[in-house]
Amino acid sequence: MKTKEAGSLAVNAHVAGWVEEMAKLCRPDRVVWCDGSEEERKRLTDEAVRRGEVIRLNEEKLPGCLYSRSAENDVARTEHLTFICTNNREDAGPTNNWMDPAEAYGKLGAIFDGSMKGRTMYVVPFLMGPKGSPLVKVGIQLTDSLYVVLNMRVMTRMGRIALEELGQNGSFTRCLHGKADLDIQRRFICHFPQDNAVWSVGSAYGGNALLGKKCLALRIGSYLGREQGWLAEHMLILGIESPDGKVDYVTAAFPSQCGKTNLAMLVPPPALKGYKIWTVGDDIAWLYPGADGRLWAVNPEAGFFGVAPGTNRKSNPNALATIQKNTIFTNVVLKDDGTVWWEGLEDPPLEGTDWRGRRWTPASGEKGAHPNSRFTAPLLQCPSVSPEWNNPKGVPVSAIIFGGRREKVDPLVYESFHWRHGVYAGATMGSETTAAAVGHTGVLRRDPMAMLPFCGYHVGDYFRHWLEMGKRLSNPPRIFHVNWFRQDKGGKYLWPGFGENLRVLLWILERAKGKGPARESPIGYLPVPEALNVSGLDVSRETLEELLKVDRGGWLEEAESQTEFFKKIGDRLPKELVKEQTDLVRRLAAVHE
Ligand code: SAT
Ligand code: MN
Repeated sequence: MKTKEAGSLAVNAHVAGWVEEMAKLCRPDRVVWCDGSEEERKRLTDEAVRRGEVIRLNEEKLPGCLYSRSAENDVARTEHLTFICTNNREDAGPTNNWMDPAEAYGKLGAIFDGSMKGRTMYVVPFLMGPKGSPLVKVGIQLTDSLYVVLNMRVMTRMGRIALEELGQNGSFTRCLHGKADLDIQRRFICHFPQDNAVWSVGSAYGGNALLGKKCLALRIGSYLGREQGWLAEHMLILGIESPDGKVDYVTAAFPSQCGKTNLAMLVPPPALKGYKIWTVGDDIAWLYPGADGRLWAVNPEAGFFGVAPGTNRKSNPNALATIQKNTIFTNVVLKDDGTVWWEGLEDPPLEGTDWRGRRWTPASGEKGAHPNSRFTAPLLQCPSVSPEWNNPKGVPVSAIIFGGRREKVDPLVYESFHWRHGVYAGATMGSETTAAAVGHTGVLRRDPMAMLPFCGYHVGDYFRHWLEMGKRLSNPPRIFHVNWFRQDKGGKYLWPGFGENLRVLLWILERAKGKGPARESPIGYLPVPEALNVSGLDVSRETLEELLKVDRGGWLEEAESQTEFFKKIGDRLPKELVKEQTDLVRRLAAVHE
């Protein structure tokens, strides 16, 4: 056995060799191996504080919490600088940027070259998925950012545990990350699915820099999933416990800003006492066919990287409870008492320091927290965390939910006729851009399965893989579509949302069990109004009917407008999906107005 001592860690020759090679390229002053211990957390935190990378927050009010401000040009994912680097351009498909692998290694290599001089390179071994899971993946991230190390600690199972899982194996995702000079002109996030590698340079922002998340768990993950027969999805996973103590699980995909984290941590309204929601994950689900013919779901992550603005006692009390300790806050308002604030949170401070580091008051008319400011918090701190969150097998999925933000057309909920029809509903998913500061945009963006920026290969092949997966399940979950955002003519939301969404989830579960009254319509099965429990809700019968109406003209337009998107996908688009579109139009046409 050829292992090397690295700090207190035993490292196999594949790992040692690769780290040495990358260190030669980046030329850090020191290489520090992370073991994931508590002692290490304290030491690295002290160091980050000393270097001014993070600020310690009020130890009494927010114990163990840190505050960080990013560079002003480094506050979100940069999709236009994100590339899939496959040997053949076509394999990246029409929805990804592509770069030739040799060109990418050359271009990024030149930026990495010597970029860690005067800095420390941290070696961060990490696991995505529970130890011992059939889907678990080992990654090793090299980074010169302590902020990134501290975040990876929360978001993944980090350190010794990952090297133990790897053993003598050389198959791990090689993740090289460097801040370089945080220059957006020299920023690239490149994925090499054929080499199981990610190189990211010039950004320290979550989705660009915590490489276990979008890069490994979704882009590389989706590619591996197609090869190995599973799915990497941009989905939350939650359990619904009914008053009789039985728990059923659903997964749900929504584009950003549609309340995925809120739904994952839902608190049942008083009228639905006796039900309980268990949070398994809020962002990513790995799905695989179990020996029992059902679909099983695993959350590869160990933490939340949630959007702060809009999080409050009403929208998400569980998230607020989760982030009271051991949390890293990025780009929110720093209050003078060493606590934090953001737009949408109760009790605004009289003044504070904004995300740019300037003195700020609510009266200034400017936002104090960046709209994409974040909290990074351990999953285990969530009051609703599922006891199954770390189960290597995952949880069995009874229903898959797709959703978007649509003012009109899409009803509150419908059930697809069968797997293929459900895949079509997911593939044609769209969401309207949210109300802009000036005017109202409402432009529709197609975002298939909420995976548009995250699918690591050709989107047509991805749809094909979804269709094939259905064939491998003797007992597949049913597929549903929801829309919490229907508005009336005056622009008022018709559905109260938040905790009340549980009412819709309960109908979904009934249907998944082969029960629950429904009517058949051209677009799928819809609940008859009596089928939704609205007791104690201020929603009139008329409103309910409006929410569950199939707008025939709107749907014909919708089906028509999908053609453009289908054309863009080209000849790798499965014919089955075109047939679903044609069938939908035919069913709609057959209805007499
Ligand atoms: O912006 S991130 O990719 O880090 C998080 C998200 O969009 O879910
Ligand atoms: Mn996400």
